Amino acid sequence: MESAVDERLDLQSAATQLGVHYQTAYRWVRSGRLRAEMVDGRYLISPAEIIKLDKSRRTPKTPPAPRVARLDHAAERMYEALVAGNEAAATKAARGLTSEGAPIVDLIEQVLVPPLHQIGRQWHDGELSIWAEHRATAIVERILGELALNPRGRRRGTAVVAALSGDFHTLPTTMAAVALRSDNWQVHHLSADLPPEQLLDFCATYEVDLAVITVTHSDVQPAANATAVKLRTAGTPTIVGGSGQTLYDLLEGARSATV
Ligand code: B12
Repeated sequence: MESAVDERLDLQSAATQLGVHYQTAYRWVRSGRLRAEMVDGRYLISPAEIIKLDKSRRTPKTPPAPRVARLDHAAERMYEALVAGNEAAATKAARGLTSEGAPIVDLIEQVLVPPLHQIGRQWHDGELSIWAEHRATAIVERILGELALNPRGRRRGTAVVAALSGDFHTLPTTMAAVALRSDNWQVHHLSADLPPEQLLDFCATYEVDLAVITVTHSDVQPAANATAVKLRTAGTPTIVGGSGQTLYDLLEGARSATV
């Protein structure tokens, strides 16, 4: 007789057992390295799969992908290049990591986002000028432009990404668009400062499987929530997110919203 107890672990518990960060376990699920089943919007992993992966990790393999320590080091160099306005160095570092096989979302999250957060803090505290922040942002925009790849394989569906009127932060919307494309979504990137009714109109005009509203300027959060309710009522699955969350959250939310 089959046991009624589901012994499977959620992703956080599996990560703890494997001794890795949640995001690493999530990446393994996404890449198929760790087999998991999506149940009610959560990944569940059987203990046998955890033992299997644990064993295989103990067997050394080549070639090595860029490791976390390497990406951390790259983030430090990226910060220096961005603050100095050294676009050539910043671009070379990003290209180098992608050619070594670093997943695009890891590159953004671990190498580009930490320097931008630091630059944002320093700008806020008056330690960096506005022009230095603008220059760094513009360099990252161009790096992301190069990463805006079109992956092969079956599309998950069509997504639209925007930030609403009053939120001028385009860069997080670009990051969201690049991340979704790397996860096989076809993406319409409508950028920032978009009137909410325009997003509603877009979703009524196109066949959209997912609307993503990015919020960076917190004043716009209420409008984003209200627009999400309207979009969902009109039949478009919609997720809202931004500062304080990551692209890993975005991709997980996108999958859950459209299961
Ligand atoms: C660059 C920047 C600007 C540029 C934007 C240029 C551009 N082209 O984007 C400019 C100069 C326009 C700007 C203006 C302002 N800014 Co500004 N800006 C920044 C800065 C330095 C980086 C922003 C950025 O690109 N972040 C991207 C990444 C690095 O950050 P992130 O928010 O964590 O992004 C993640 C999420 O967005 C997530 N994500 C994206 N989409 C989605 C969707 C879902 C569903 C999920 C789950 C996740 C997700 O993915 C991203 C990567 O992890 C930040 C500092 C910071 N800490 O971010 C301040 C910051 C965002 N700005 C801030 C402020 C206050 C302002 C101004 C009000 C300043 C002023 N006094 O004029 C104006 C507001 C303008 C407006 N009306 O929007 C504050 C926001 C505070 C708040 N709570 O609202 C910050 C945090 C700086 C600070 N420490 O005070 N800014």
